[in-house]
Amino acid sequence: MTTPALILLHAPSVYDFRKMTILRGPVSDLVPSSSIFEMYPIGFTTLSARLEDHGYPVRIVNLAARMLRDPGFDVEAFIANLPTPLAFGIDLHWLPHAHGSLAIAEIVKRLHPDVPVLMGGFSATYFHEELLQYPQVDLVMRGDSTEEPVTLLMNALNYNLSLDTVPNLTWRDKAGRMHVNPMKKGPADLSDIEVDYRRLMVAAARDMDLPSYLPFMGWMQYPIMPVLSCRGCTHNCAGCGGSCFAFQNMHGRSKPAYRPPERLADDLRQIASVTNGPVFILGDLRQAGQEYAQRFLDSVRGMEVPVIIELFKPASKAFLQTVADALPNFALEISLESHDPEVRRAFGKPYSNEQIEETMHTALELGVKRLDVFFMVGLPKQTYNSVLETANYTEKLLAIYGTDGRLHPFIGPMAPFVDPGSRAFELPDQLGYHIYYHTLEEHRRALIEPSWQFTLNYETKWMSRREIVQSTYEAGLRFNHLKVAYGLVDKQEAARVEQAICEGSRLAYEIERLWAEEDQSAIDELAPRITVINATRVLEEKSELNLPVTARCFKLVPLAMLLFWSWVRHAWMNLIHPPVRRRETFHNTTIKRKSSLVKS
Ligand code: B12
Ligand code: SF4
Repeated sequence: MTTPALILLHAPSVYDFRKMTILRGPVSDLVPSSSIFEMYPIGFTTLSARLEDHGYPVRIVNLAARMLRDPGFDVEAFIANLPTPLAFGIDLHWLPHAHGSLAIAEIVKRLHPDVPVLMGGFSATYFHEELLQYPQVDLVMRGDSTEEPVTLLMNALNYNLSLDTVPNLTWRDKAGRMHVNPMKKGPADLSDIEVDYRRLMVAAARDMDLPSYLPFMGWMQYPIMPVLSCRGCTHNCAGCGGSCFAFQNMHGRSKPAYRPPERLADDLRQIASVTNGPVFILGDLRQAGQEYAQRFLDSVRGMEVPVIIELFKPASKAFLQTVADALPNFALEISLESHDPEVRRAFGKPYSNEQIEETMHTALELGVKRLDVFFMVGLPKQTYNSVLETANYTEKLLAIYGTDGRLHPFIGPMAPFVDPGSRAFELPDQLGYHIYYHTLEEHRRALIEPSWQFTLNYETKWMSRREIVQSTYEAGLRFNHLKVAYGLVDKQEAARVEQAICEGSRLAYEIERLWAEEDQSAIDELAPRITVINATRVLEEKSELNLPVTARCFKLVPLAMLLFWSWVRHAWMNLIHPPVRRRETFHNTTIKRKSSLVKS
């Protein structure tokens, strides 16, 4: 087995969620992962590819997924038994990992005190200076594109070079002084990054540790894979920490970096060479212009795998026709956010209902296999009543377009957080938001509040936190009824969802009352009921998000060939690259800092 130079760990949202009484709510109902947020960043793939090409083997361990899969999984024993790398890397990409990532960092530091703990991702970038106040964090790599800086960091650690010259790094020297190294401009396009998931499959075989590489629970049955058309966004949605406003301020990126369309097509083909699962193209293909979209679609023409395409705004008939011509099994995702164009506009999506309905109509006519439309709760100008009216509008949509089961509506809350770096977080007064938590530590603590109502880091001028929570449940109930009426879910499933919604809503009220009375022991007594709700999808069945897939999700012969050739390549790389030279110890400034922050 190869000794890794970097071990990348993905933490659960809250550590240890298996022992805590928290009503986590429907915070992840619209993404493939559970409310533990067990999916690790795509960046683990691109980082490990770059480092391995430079002779630094990388091991990935999805601790969150392993803890979910096996209630008896002993995290500390597992970490203690890991080989000693040059560094441990932990993502703090999504802020909902504030508790878990810091707790895992603490365990790593305690069990491997001489190995530097490196953190990175969007939230780490935003809170880089505060992160270094935690004794268990040694290094923070900032930015949306860290493949090159992390390679330079590994060189520095490997050859005992000064960390001064490593771009994007925030670090502490031997004397405990913090250094914020200058940011290097991120790449203008994504031609140099490698997004080849087959390498993860090879690494899983190499490390003989498939469970640690799985992206989320249930992936083996539904192996959906994302391909990334860009880093950045041309849009400016109010609560989004990946909007152009946020990218400019956090990463110094004034416009998105696009994956060349032919490379994007290669990414898709690589996935299709080993699985039959659906591919989700992240980012609206039209952001880089019509020519970009056309070149990509020309390159993938005729591919049979189900391909999910995102639309950030209404699409022309010409565009949809090109998609339908190229991809026989295409599906669309559109986030309308609200039925009310004024609310939608206030969030950052200025288009009318007529325009988007025209798009839906055309897509259905052109044979789209699935049309998912998403609505959100917690938007500027959105009242409780407005949330319920969204359900009425959805009924109208289903009546016109939903008779053949291809249109699937979903609703969910903007939760648990309005993203740091977003307009709503940075300019709350202008957008009618009140932000409860500002620092990383406040967010870390918020995650262990007993109900998602108190984890929410915001309320709006139009809705309190209780109203955001309860309107979500009430709208969820109405959506559920509509789904039965239009045959989108079967009655049994819908009855289970209804029960989960009602119980979730009741528990939220009960916890609110006990919370006000500061009666923690009574909250603890709710644990058995909370555990049941946490283990289920609240607003809809997870499977409803899934496209139909064939029973044979993986192509076994190409996979076996892949593993063989990678073994050959691996042996060759070991010959041409000198093995990683391990330095004795990393200067450990831990003792100079307080070590009490991460106890709860
Ligand atoms: C694609 C995407 C997803 C995909 C995830 C795909 C994946 N596995 O990464 C899906 C749809 C599943 C998703 C889900 C969620 N997402 Co999302 N997502 C995005 C989106 C649209 C693009 C992200 C992107 O471009 N990534 C590519 C690049 C930028 O990141 P990367 O390659 O993964 O990582 C690089 C760097 O960040 C850094 N890095 C990352 N981790 C680490 C770790 C170390 C140690 C180091 C050194 C570096 C490092 O280096 C990497 C390589 O260069 C952004 C919006 C946007 N326009 O950016 C939101 C965004 C990232 N998501 C966000 C959120 C909140 C979520 C959810 C929590 C939403 C929810 N409540 O369900 C979940 C979390 C799911 C989970 N973890 O289980 C927020 C995050 C804000 C914040 N600071 O917390 C964003 C900014 C906007 C948004 N609201 O959607 N998301
Ligand atoms: S939510 Fe809006 S700003 Fe954020 S990635 Fe999606 S389209 Fe872009």
